[in-house]
Amino acid sequence: MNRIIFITVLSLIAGSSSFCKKTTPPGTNVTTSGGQNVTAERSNTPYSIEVFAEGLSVPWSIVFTDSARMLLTERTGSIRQIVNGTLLEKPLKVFEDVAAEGEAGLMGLAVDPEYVNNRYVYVSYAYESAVGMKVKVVRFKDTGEMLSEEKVILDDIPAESYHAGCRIKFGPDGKLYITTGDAGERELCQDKDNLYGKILRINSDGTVPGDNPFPGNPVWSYGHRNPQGIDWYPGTGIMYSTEHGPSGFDGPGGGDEVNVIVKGGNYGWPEVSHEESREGMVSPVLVYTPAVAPADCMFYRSGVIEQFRNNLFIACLRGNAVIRVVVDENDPGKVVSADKMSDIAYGRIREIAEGPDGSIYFSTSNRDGRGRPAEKDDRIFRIKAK
Ligand SMILES: [Ca+2]
Repeated sequence: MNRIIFITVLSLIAGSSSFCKKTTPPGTNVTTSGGQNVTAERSNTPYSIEVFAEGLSVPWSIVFTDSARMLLTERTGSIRQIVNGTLLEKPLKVFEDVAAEGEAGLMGLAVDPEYVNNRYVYVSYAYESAVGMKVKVVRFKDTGEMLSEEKVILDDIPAESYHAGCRIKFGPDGKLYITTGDAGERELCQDKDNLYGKILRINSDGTVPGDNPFPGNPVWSYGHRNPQGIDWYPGTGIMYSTEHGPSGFDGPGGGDEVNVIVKGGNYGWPEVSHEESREGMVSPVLVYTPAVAPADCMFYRSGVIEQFRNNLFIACLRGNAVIRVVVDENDPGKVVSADKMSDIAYGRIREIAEGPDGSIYFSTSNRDGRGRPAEKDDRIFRIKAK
């Protein structure tokens, strides 16, 4: 973990973000801290990329409840269903109290590991409370026709229209992990006794597990700026996370991070960012400058597309890209190579998920106010084995 890989990526279509001020050097350069070049692995793989759904509004999270049914959140406030490849016109649920401004809105979606028995799904979204914007995580029972039996699992997560998190995902340990942003209060991210800039770990009923690092505290790791992607290397408890680096107003632009998350770890924000490191703080395994704005990340498990098995895929907003990361199968906390997939150019990419069919699904985010939408955006694409 002390081996940091610094990455300079090809300047991807600039101008889609008001934060985009830097000029970017040409070419792709991947180096380790030892200075040796890492040969970028090419994705000459037998797959096709096809449109799976279109006409969506900022799809934020994609899950599957069975092999025929996808649920997705639209940041503007709806949960939509795609059944046997058809987008149903009527949303499964519309959230009237969503605060959809800036980067916030209806965000995370997760399916209970015991869904087959209990039909629970979990949603995270921003809303206006009496004391300003907050994020909450809410559980529903999915009847197939509607979401019912609303129960708040976790509330009062600090939020702001920027840096509002909020990815939710069940880990291999059956616990629910929640990423939270710094909500513009970066000095609070180093304090373990609040929910600013954290990765949280709770039981699915909202209680705090007895084996969390800080007793009675949902905090699993801290010192984060705005992590929006988490996943675990298949067959292990090794957790990766993607995190947005500073935007200029709160530090030098770039410095987007991929981290390996350890229990109780301090990830440095705002004390350190970019290539800085400090005793007692965990350094990232990948750093991206200029920014690629990594949203979700996903390990590819099924191996239906054999070459992608156990690779990490990162959906990038400002980078207009999907980055494929090969990790060391003998030491999965180490990165071997990281490479932009050259055949994906659909603008901003926010969400990426593996389907029960072994296809990879990813969504555009060109209608989020920072993109240049194509006529049928936003869309979900499918990477399918040929
Ligand atoms: Ca960090």
